Amino acid sequence: MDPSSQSDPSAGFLPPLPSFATRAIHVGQEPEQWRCMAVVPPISLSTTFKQSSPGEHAGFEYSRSGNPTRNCLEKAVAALDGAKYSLAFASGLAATMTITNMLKAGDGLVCMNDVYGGTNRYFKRVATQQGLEVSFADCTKLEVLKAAIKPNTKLVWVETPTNPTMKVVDIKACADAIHQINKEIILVVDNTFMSAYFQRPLSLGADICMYSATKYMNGHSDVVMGLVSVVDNSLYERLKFLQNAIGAVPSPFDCYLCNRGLKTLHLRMKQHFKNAMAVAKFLEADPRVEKVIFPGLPSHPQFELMKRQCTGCPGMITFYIKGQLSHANAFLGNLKLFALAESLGGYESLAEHPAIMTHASVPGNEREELGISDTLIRLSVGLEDEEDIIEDLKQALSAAVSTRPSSLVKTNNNKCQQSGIS
Ligand code: P1T
Repeated sequence: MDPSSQSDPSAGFLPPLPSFATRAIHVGQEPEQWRCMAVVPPISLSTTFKQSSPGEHAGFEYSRSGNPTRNCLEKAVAALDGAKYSLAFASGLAATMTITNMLKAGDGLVCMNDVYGGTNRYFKRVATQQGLEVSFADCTKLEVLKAAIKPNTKLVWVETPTNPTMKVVDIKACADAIHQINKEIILVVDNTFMSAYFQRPLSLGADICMYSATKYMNGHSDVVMGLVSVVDNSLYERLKFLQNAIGAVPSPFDCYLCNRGLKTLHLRMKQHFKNAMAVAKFLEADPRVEKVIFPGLPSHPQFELMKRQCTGCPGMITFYIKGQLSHANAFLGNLKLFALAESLGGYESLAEHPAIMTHASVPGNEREELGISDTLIRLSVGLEDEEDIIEDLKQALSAAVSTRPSSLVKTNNNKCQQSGIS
């Protein structure tokens, strides 16, 4: 076995966060909160709660405003983020929408230019309709970010590493720069790719840490959810008001599942990193691959920054396959273990084509500028055995580049027909 695959991939990164696993397993889960002393939080399906007299209740009134199962999850997430409060939403985009609703018509919002396609679409096509002035800036360059901030700027939104081109933003430098200009500007970090295990934006100066919990935080590809963590009391009050007033809340069952997913977050993330490192090294050495982008590799331009602000890297890798769109399609069509599917961060390996799938809503010229080309492929490396993951990539690369593109398309069609997926 390759000895490099056994070495600790997190060497040189920040040390793991103290008591992370203990917090994930115990905070918010106290059996004493239930009369029956349940060790595992029950799924509390009741939409309403009996009051002893009008306005007098035992902490819960109506399930949109507060739910016991959601409460357990929110407390656990706050503890993992080093936050005071956390709030759960019906999806990552529901969290984005709720945060954005803190702003009013005429306010300015600056967004990192490379973000999840749905976030880009929400800001550009929904938030602007409500009168927000939205601009996009490359927040990896402080001068560009500073120049984008205008007197009406109320919120800056960054993702790091970005989806899908894995650019890394220096959270602390951004927070300092923004708050020097105006300490009222809210810095939001979408921490979806990293999870609370690998990165803690609030400790680096961000005001809001946000997740699509659909990904690593839940980690089992069976829940769509958003999470938001904050330290500041007044920010919490504003968001808590909007959580209830807008009402984009998750179901108690989804809260139960996500809360359960958190119990193994530390174990999953360590293994995602280990598997991804092995895959990144394999791809980097393969002549059929043009370029690999993985922030855990020294070849990543912001590797040093990653080590300074994170405790490790998730299973997200993007790479450019040699050739053209037909080669990317052939590679994706020949994968057997990896499912060709949107989303990321689950225990299973997924592959996708950002230009056609997750980032299709980003205009073509912008995609080109960002490097989201026809040959860019995104992998979410799962928790299967490392050897099997690499074997699948190897055979799909061989199939993609050893056959002429025209016959590759035919091969894919045949495969789909045979398996009934047409
Ligand atoms: O899908 P939803 O839970 O609403 O989350 C949206 C979202 C927000 N932020 C980031 C960084 C994301 O990656 C996503 C969702 N992303 C995908 C579905 C994807 O395949 O990239």
